[in-house]
Amino acid sequence: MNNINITRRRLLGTTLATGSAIALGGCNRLDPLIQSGHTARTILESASSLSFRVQRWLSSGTSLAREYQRSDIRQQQHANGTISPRDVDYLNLASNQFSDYSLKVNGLVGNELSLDLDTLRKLPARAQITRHDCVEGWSCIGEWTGVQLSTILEMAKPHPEARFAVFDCFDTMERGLSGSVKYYESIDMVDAMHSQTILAYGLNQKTLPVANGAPLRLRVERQLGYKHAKYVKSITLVATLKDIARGNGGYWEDRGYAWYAGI
Ligand SMILES: Nc1nc2c(c(=O)[nH]1)N[C@H]1C(S)=C(S)[C@@H](COP(=O)(O)O)O[C@H]1N2
Ligand SMILES: [Mo]
Repeated sequence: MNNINITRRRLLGTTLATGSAIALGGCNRLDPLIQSGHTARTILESASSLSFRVQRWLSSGTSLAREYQRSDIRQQQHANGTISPRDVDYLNLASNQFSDYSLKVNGLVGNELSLDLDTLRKLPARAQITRHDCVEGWSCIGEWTGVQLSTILEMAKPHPEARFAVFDCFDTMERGLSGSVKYYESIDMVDAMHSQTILAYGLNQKTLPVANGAPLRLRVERQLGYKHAKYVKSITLVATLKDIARGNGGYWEDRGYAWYAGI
């Protein structure tokens, strides 16, 4: 498993290095090397799906990401990707400290949910000090506080056909002729039900800042940074990802990144 991961991370390092050098803050730009069809990308893809299958087989989905001590937190969480959404619905909620915000849970569920922040904060909380790894090559250790996604999904009563949780976010990534594209991500039910998968509203013992995804962002600790959807508006349970945008399960996945970004 390690060999495969090391190979893939080396590849990520080399293929993405050029992009990050040109555009610091690099998740905003795409390196031409990772466009589909390129040899490096094809190798990356096969290594990635292999590492997905090997990791699932070895860990049966329950292995834990490493947790750290408070003394390991050496800097603020670096903010990356969208750091200040300009979307009107988001700005309206932010102007009111998100008191009108509610998380929507729908799709293949028996019980659709709409949960405001007070309700979310009253559910059993989990705090975890973990390391965030971005594909650009930087990492940060931070303490995340939130509610386990499993708690929310149990309340929503998933149908047996539900295989993935799709996260729709408030922030617009690009505007085109066919409308604006907002950030979206997805994980499978194994990761969704994992004990370290939380919807975080706190960072380093304070309210989650806007730059890091306020009012609510996903932490899916065994995967790379782009899987951790910030500014979560709704969660939809689905049986397949093929009907979500271009069918690869996430904003960056639709632009060449691997869907399973296990670390
Ligand atoms: N909604 C949304 N979520 C997002 C992004 C984004 O641009 N929009 N960027 C992703 C990337 S590439 C990273 S590395 C992390 C950054 O999280 P941070 O700003 O808390 O460090 O958020 C991820 N989730
Ligand atoms: Mo990232």
